[in-house]
Amino acid sequence: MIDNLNKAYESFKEEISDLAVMPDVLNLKSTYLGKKGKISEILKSLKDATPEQRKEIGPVANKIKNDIQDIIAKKLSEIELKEINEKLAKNKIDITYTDSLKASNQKHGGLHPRTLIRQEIEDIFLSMGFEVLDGPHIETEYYNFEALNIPGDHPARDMQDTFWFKDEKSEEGNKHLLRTHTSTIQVRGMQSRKPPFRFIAPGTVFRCERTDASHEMVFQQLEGMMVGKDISVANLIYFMRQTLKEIFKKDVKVRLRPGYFPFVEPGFELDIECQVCKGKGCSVCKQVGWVELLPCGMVHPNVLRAGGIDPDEYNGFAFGLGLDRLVMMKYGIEDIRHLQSGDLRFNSQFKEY
Ligand code: FA5
Repeated sequence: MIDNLNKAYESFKEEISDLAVMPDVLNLKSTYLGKKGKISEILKSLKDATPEQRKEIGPVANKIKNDIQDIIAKKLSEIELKEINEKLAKNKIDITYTDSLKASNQKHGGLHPRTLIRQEIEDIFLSMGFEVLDGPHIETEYYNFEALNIPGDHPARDMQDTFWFKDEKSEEGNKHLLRTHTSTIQVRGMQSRKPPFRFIAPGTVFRCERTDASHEMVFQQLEGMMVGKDISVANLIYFMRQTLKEIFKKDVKVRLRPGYFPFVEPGFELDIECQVCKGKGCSVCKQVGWVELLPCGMVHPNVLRAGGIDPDEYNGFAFGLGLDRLVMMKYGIEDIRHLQSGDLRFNSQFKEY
């Protein structure tokens, strides 16, 4: 029997050396090691052997079985490696910028003008020691209105037509809405830091209003806030001036006039001379030559309290820049709706990556 086992082992080695694909190797495995395989067939006559013969045959049979298993495993991994190498050689990608790529005249994507301006403003404020914060689009009535000194029956709620969610209540029993301004981040920002601090918070806001050349339903604002001791309107005007100077790289005419927002006192409206018509009057500025760009003011004591800050010890300023309007003024865009149109003729006019 040992002779037969050795013969079978030799013929196995010969057969496997010719094989090159996995299914053939697996077939050979069952031909030799399967239930009805050659080795099993030989071992069937083990039942007729004497105990001494069995003692002798057993270890030889086990070794041959193990050797066959090892040879099969080695062969399978050799074939796998060969197949992977063949695939890699076939699917080679030229990652260098070749002439063939140039010839295909591929166009590069570009950053949206709003992103370009937002990144520029973020850099300006980071260099002046501000943090950049983010906040949720879906907000509670509390952060959008109440914490900002606008209780439920306050007429100022009508200033920002709101998209409400039906039947949704937050943990505090507040209704949910799509935030109408980035001022929501004022109280969120104050609650998680101790004065003195300064931050900006750019983001998308939503208002249920009719669109025209200077109004969208979904647009972007950039909130700013600085809280500390003895902050003044002069500080506020300095940061506003500095930002506009760096964005426009030239002096642009601005005017500051009183403005009413329940969360600031005093409040101001900073208007910019319309850069589309250079102050002559057009559909963007509604023929007045000025565009509302940057409402701002000194933070109301009630809002500081909502943020956990003692208004007798600290004060601060806040502003809410209309990012889309700023983009329009910077590039002379005559209709805000171009920004969200996705029209490549519009988008491709701005800087490429
Ligand atoms: C506010 O949203 C206040 N939260 C701003 C603020 C912050 C005031 C901090 C004081 C202190 P207002 O609704 O005016 O204010 O919007 C701010 C700016 O967003 C506007 O000046 C304008 O530039 C822009 N804006 C407002 N409505 C639209 C709209 N529908 N489409 C495009 N831009 C808009």
